[in-house]
Amino acid sequence: MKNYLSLSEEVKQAKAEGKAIVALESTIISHGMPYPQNVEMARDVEQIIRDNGAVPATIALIDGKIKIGLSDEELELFAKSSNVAKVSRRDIGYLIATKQLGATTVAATMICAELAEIGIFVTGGIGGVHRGAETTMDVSADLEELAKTNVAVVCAGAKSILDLNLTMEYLETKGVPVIGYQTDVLPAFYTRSSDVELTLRADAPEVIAESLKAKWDLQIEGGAVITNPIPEEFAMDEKVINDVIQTALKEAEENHIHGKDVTPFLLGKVKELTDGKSLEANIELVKHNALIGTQIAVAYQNI
Ligand code: PSU
Ligand code: MN
Repeated sequence: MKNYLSLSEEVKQAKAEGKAIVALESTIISHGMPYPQNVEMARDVEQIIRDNGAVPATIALIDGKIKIGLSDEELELFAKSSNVAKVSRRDIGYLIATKQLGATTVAATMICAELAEIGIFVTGGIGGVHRGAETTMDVSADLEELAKTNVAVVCAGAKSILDLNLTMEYLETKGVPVIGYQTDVLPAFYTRSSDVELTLRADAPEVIAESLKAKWDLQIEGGAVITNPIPEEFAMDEKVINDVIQTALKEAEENHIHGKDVTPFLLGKVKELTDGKSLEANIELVKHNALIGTQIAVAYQNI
């Protein structure tokens, strides 16, 4: 097979030394946050991972290759350019063939991380079942990917732009473990909690690492969702954020937004309607996920 992967020197060295590696997505940079906060977030997250004993591997498609580990210039390119495609599972082959810039979603990042043999992936939030999915059938490809690709995603739960209960039902059907890190309920991204109870809880990164090891040793295919609540001091007021989300959802409907544009539209609206407060919360929760995700990756490597 042609070699589609291109590993950064840092990632190559980490592999040679048996060091823990943490995968990161690029859609969050290109389509999830505005410039320059997006590139600052990307740099900070990478540094947190290095400071805690692992190596970051931000993943993206560039010039017909799957890049595992981006240079600082490449991070800047993905943060600034307006011609970056949002790449999910369906898009990977085409984007490679046409050599376009592609920012990978959770689904696509999981596929690429698995190809590069990286088991732990840190992001902000996963896609899920959208509200109204009974009629729109808008269910993120992230959920199907979690069902079949062996990568654990560390996130702050799912946003209430989604239907959290239906998202959990879907993951349950597909046999995807959703583990609460020091929480009994599903965190709702901007807030620490939701009314959705979790069945699995772990209070230490080692327990999560051991759970993943056992699952994969037993060849129980698929990933896992590790949900880490936003730190208290950065959490948003539940009523405020829910009102904003209602307005954003209404505007998305009025503007006939659909397909891959829904999530970026809603994220942008929420940011606008909160005067940027949601962006600040978003950045802080990703950084905290980077810390916990790195602890899990290091614990996994030490088993
Ligand atoms: N949630 C966020 N920020 C993001 C995304 C989700 O808070 O940037 C991105 C992720 O890349 C996720 C994708 O995989 O949106 C899901 O898109 P969709 O709903 O179209 O599947
Ligand atoms: Mn969708």
